[in-house]
Amino acid sequence: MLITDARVVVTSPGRNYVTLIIETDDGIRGIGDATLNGRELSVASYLEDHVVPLLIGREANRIEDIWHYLYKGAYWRRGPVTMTAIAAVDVALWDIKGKKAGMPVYELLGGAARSGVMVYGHASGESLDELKADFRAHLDLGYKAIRIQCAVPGLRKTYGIPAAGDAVYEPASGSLPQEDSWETTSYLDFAPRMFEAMREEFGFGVHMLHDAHHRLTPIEAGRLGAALEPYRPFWLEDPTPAEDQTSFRLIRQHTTTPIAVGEVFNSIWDCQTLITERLIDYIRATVVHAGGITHLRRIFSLAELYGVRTGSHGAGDLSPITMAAALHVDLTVPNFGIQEYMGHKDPAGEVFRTNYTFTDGLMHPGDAPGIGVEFDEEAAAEYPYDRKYLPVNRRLDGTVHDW
Ligand code: CS2
Ligand code: MG
Repeated sequence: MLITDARVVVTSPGRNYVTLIIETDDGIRGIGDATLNGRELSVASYLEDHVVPLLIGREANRIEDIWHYLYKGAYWRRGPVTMTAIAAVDVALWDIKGKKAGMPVYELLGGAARSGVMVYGHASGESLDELKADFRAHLDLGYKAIRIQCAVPGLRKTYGIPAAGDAVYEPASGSLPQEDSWETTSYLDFAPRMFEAMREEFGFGVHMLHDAHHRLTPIEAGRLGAALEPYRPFWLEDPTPAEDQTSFRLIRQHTTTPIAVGEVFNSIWDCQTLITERLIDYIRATVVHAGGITHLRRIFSLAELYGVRTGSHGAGDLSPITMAAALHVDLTVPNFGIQEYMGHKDPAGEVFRTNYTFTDGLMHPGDAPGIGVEFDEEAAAEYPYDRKYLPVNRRLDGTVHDW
């Protein structure tokens, strides 16, 4: 089964997505997500200008060989653009393999290890009252795990709060980066109060997660983790920028609050120390940014050896193709932890027709052959690319800070 064509479609139904389509001489076509929020065209060009010419004429079933050909053959390894491009090829080839076999990808990965995939949704608010209302709405939908984010009093704009009227939080906006303001002291004072109020209102029978979004120093993270322990967070996510993996040793010295890191990671090397020294409890690497199903399974297998569970990123800026592929992987891995599920802004559903289901807090990828997502190129053409940037964060004195 030879690859006869490969092309990239950039479309913006509700937000920008980049999709790779691979076609074969058996008439089977596979699709892969290549979306990198705020840098979409970099990946589109990497694929169109450098990868697609290498794919034509190759055996579509040789997923591992093509993965290593693209990873080692480029000389310049790793990085979000490269690994997102490789991920798109990888997922499209798994999609083709499933369609050829007439089986959903999870069956090719060893079959289901559970009945469904526990997901967490996002509750947020400009105030604790708004947060409580949104949290209750998610409980009513059946979620067993919900992330809580609230505007920090005194800060102009806080991460994770959707624009008024938006059901799905979309951080990318504007033709130039929006500038957010930040003050760690205000946040460290407020976050424990938020958890205390939420546990008082909803008790301990539901998982509560929180995302610090890379903004603390290791000792600040240790302090926050310790302060949250009475409220039993399911996890504290991205407490610090995780380039310095060994800095998590300091966090571990100060708190038993579970730590989740990895949505910005793109290879096993980004998290090798974090995993092998058990410095984290959940690894959040994703199909689309960590080299696809093939590489993500290697990361998850390493994590299994050290008792680290999976907790993949699943924001609305990862396309429905990634959501579906993630569910196929989540259904099969022995050390599954939880999967993020934010949903996608309309009219994404006009372009990506999905088969995955949500029932009582659990999701399932469905049993359609392959990944189980259909991509409508005609509909995609109705939504041209619309450049958007992720925000830039500044402290109150103007210093640029991690966003
Ligand atoms: C967040 C994301 O979902 C999360 O955990 O960290 O919203 C992240 O900010 C975006 O995916 C960035 O594009
Ligand atoms: Mg996050």
